Amino acid sequence: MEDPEDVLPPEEYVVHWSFQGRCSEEQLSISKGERLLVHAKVSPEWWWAELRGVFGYVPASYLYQGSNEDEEEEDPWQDEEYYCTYGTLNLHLEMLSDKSRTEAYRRVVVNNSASLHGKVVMDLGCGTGIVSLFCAQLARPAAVYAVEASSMVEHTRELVKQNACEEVITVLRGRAEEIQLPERVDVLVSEWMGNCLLFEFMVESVLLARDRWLREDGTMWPSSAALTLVPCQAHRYYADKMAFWEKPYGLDFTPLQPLALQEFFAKPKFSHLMEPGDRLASPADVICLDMYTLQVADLEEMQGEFTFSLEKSGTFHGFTAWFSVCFESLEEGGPPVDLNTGPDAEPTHWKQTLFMLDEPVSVRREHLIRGTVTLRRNPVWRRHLIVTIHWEISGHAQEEPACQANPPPLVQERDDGGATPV
Ligand code: GJV
Repeated sequence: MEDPEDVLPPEEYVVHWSFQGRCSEEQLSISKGERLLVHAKVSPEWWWAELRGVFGYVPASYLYQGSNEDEEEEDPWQDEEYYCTYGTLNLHLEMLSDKSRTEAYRRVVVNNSASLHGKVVMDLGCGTGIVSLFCAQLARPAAVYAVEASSMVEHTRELVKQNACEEVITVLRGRAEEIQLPERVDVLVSEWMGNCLLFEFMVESVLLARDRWLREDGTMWPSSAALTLVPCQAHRYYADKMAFWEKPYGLDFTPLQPLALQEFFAKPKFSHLMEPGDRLASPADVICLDMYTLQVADLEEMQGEFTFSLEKSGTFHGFTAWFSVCFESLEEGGPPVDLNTGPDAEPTHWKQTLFMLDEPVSVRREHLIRGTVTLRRNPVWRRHLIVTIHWEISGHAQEEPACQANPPPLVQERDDGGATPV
């Protein structure tokens, strides 16, 4: 790189597989779908590349040249797989049996039953129709438009009939972006939240529907959302996935630890249940969304900052993240309803998300952990999210991102046994 004469024009490549780089070896962390510039093909295995202004080595075999035809053939929304997974009962059972979630939506309807009288409601992504049925049975809205794109919708129609709600509920099959409603709505309700709040990016459909179908003074349910973070210990997970290789059956398997790092710590651990004693500080909201003002373009990249003042000494293994949403009342000054998926609330099917550091750090009570968290939408796979956390302790800079994570494809993540990974 020293002699500009040797430098060829950089070539654009696309990341085929995510890779967690080691800062100590000047490697970059790259996520599937990202585009980067290759400046020098230093060896057959390692190339010198640039990603958003940062230089480092990347494994050559993880890249492919930009104009790949496969990419054009594949739907960046992966809608076929996405709606297919909602066409069977598995996920609906998981969501419906999540009492905190489902009862939060019921409470919203019950608390607002008087104000819902005569109102027009859109239930976006109604699934089996539970929220629409709550509205029809517990309040007296003028109309409920239940919109659902998966094939489950045919059963939803039947459930609406079976529960004698067909006068009020109109079930519409199709993507919310494409369906036509006969009128604008007073309330847009949806359960769109994914892991780490945004994964799946169903929120985009909600924002587009808001701009198209919600009346000027209409209500969004949920009305706001927040992502919360806390530095934490994770002794058990660390022992199971990393320390394990130190002496299994009396043998030294430590050469497998870099592989373990890549396999278990480079991606976030979904479905983590953080134990109350594992937190090192008080949790903080790092990103807050106002569902009235949020724009689709804002979803491309969001950044939050944090300063945690450690409340106890221990081992800093990573960060745990979760979200909460708030449903404002239709009445002025009426009580809002909160749905919190954090470790202090009733567990939900989302559980929490754990981001492991490359290496644990011993920390003391008086330490500060400061940094930023960036949620970047995958530029190719539009339902995917890349989370990068930069942090430092008490002013000693750690150059390395704590964890750069590209959640696995939906079907894997949902532990949906029968589905083929995307
Ligand atoms: N239009 C219609 N139905 C949708 C859409 C859309 N744009 N997006 C998702 N759904 N909280 N992460 C449906 C999907 O088929 C499923 O039944 C439900 O909404 C997802 C709800 C839970 N997912 C989530």
